[in-house]
Amino acid sequence: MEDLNQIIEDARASFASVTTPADLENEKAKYLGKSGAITALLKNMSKLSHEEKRAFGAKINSAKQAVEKLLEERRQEFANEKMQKRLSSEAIDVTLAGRTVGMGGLHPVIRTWMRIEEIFRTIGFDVADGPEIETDWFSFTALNNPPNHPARSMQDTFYIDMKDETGKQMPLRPHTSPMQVRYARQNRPPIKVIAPGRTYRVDSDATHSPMFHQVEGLWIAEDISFADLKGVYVDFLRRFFETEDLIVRFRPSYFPFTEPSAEVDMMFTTGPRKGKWLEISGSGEVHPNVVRNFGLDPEKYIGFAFGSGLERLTMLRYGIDDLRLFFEGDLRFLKQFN
Ligand code: 2NM
Repeated sequence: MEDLNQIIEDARASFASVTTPADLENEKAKYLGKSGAITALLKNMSKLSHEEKRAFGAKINSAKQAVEKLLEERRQEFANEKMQKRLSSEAIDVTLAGRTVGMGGLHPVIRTWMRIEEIFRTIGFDVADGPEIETDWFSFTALNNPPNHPARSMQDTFYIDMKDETGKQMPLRPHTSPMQVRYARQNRPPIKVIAPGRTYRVDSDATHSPMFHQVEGLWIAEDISFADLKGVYVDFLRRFFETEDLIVRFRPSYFPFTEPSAEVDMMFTTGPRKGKWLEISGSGEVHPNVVRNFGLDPEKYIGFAFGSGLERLTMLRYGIDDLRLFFEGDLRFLKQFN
């Protein structure tokens, strides 16, 4: 009996001393294995009488069960340790701030674009949209833009490796005027339309970007004048800048597609920016050649047109001083508009 209790105590001590599950299984062999201590006792039973076998066998069995129980307990400890390690290594701190999905936002130039569409729609203008890869005819020829005009030269205009039906290489539109031509040829006067969109020129410095945005407007009717154009434009600017306190002047200028042509300047008459003329737009009466290319009789119809840069309007509206901020994608800048 001394033997059995000793075996149990030895098993308890050796199971406790192992540090890995594999070592534990090795220790198990010393007690329950083929040549283990308990197995050895069972082998010795052959010398005992029937009565003694019964009594001793029962005791060995209960000792064996005790060792098996100790073994099972130790196995369970290892399993628990393993689970604890896993739980702590895979733990999630539910008190940490969540990583939310970024909502994105509208670029300030796009806000200007949407705002301009909204304002002009309320005064009866349609909004036209068209291709950024244009034909030579819609980009230049239809607009009375002679082959030697600077806006047409290879220096200013991006060309892509694609030809139109007439075999001419296709430009990226350097202005949205081609869209005005497309629209005027597909609609009957009176025509009131704006064409906002991306435009492209080979130009890149602090105040020029190779891709920029324009909005052009076109109004064709039988009996309108510069005064009507000015009225529309002043109304637009006052709503765009959310102030009645600005005035507009027209200054003589030159564009191939208009005659006469004028620069449009504006000036705030109150506030911190008052008293300084700001160049804001180009404009003019559509040239008779262009009216003819619209498919209209220039003796009957008169057209007025204007064009503005959306970046410029956006800079003036928000007080942004560097064009490059629009294209750098810096969230510290962009987030201020959302
Ligand atoms: C400008 C300045 C002056 C313009 C002309 C036309 C069209 F298609 F009717 F001929 N669209 N836009 C125009 C006129 C654009 O941008 C500075």
